[in-house]
Amino acid sequence: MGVVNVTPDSFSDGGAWFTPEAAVAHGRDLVEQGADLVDVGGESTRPGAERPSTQEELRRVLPVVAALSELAPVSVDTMRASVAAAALDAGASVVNDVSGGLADPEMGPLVAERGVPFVAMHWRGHSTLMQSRAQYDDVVADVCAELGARVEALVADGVAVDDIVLDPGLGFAKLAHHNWELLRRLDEVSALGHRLVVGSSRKKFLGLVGRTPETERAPLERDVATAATTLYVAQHDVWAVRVHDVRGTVDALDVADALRGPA
Ligand code: PMM
Repeated sequence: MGVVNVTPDSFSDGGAWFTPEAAVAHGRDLVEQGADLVDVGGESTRPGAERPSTQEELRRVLPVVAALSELAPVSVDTMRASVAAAALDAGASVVNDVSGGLADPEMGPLVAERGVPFVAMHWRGHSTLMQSRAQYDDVVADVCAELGARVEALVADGVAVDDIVLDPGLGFAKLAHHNWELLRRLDEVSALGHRLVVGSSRKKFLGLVGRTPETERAPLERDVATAATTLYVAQHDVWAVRVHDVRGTVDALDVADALRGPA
């Protein structure tokens, strides 16, 4: 899953693809490099970010979704049911909601009605307050319990259980050690019985690995650590990795395939 952030302020690539033309050209490059799915988002979820209005989010994502869905399957990264609906009408085929349906009570019913795959990520609140909520007894058990509660609520809204894809939400209300624990025990998240998406790409914990806050790597310098993480994740049962650097990811996945041996 290749990331196209149509935002002025994402932590990883903020502003780089903010015009529709630049975003579409970037998405086309990602497809040429091997992305099977392009994830288009118009709201930055970086800690502390302000939310755009619904109108602004629609203005950012719709032309990009429409153009890229001619080239490849597109997911729309949104917490708003109205944006998801408009993006599905424009050609998207998957909804990726970092709040797992918690931010907008209309999201579950919409996904149920449309019958599309829904990525429900573990989430504990909007960007302005999420890092204060990074408190767990046992991060893996707590994340699994909270994802399980989302599944129950979505099924109660009428979403088909097989359409629910789960994501542990690395970096969202998580400190570095929480992210590592979730990766270490990813099989426990898989045991919930759903397809999984994992998004480690360029996140802060990869900038800090083996380093100190003074020598932390900047987001654009985290792709090698991301690829190393992808090689690990690919050895577990995941449906998709959400990444900025598709080329490096394809190489990491090819290494994983080679290690698995001939089919
Ligand atoms: N991370 C970000 C945005 N959307 N969606 C899913 N399913 N999983 C993630 O981990 C995730 C996401 C934040 O990263 P970005 O600002 O670089 O897009």
